[in-house]
Amino acid sequence: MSDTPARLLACPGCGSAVVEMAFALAGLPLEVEDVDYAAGSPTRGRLVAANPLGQVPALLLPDGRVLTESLAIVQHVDDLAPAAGLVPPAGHPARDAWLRWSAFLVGAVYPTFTYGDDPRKWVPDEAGAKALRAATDRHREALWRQVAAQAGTPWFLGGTRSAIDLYLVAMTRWRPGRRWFEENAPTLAAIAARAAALPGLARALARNFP
Ligand SMILES: N[C@@H](CCC(=O)N[C@@H](CS)C(=O)NCC(=O)O)C(=O)O
Repeated sequence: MSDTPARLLACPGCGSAVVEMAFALAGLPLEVEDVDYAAGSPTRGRLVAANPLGQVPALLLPDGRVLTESLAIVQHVDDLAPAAGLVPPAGHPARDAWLRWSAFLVGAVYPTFTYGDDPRKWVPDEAGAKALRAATDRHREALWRQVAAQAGTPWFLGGTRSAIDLYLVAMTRWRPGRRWFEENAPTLAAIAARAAALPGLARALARNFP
């Protein structure tokens, strides 16, 4: 393995926080470079050069390759540090639930932000954009109720800790916000709180969710 650390294009409080936490639990070195994905920002060009989608996280590997998509990066970290408790291995009783719900988080929940965060990107008129924002916010709440119905304890996968718990740390801080989770999905709020207290995460949390 190269001595040069990987470099993460990140932004505080974003999905890149999941990658920072995964590296921290794996005990692997990581350089973090903040970029701003907003149109017109001086660092957007750097981000788009690595990830044409203009999204963080993007991981610049020491050999020049780029990995995008948070779940792909988590799987990569798990390949390097399988004992870190990020991904239940093939054959593990929690494996199928991991596959399903990790994919659900990035494939169903995360896109509600892609289309709702800056709805004018997709719908030019003000009223339509407002409606898209409201619809994606509403849909996300329904998705979270589905996720909550599947939650185990003490971790999402029951006795098996996984990167899903790290996603919950980050995502329960996004819309609809922590108060909503405490009131409507307390199992998810509890898992997020438990995961945030894991040793080794303090630095990533202070950086991302001060
Ligand atoms: N599927 C991607 C989603 C990444 C994503 O949407 N990141 C947000 C920040 S949390 C972003 O860069 N948004 C800007 C945009 O979509 O234009 C992943 O899992 O990494």
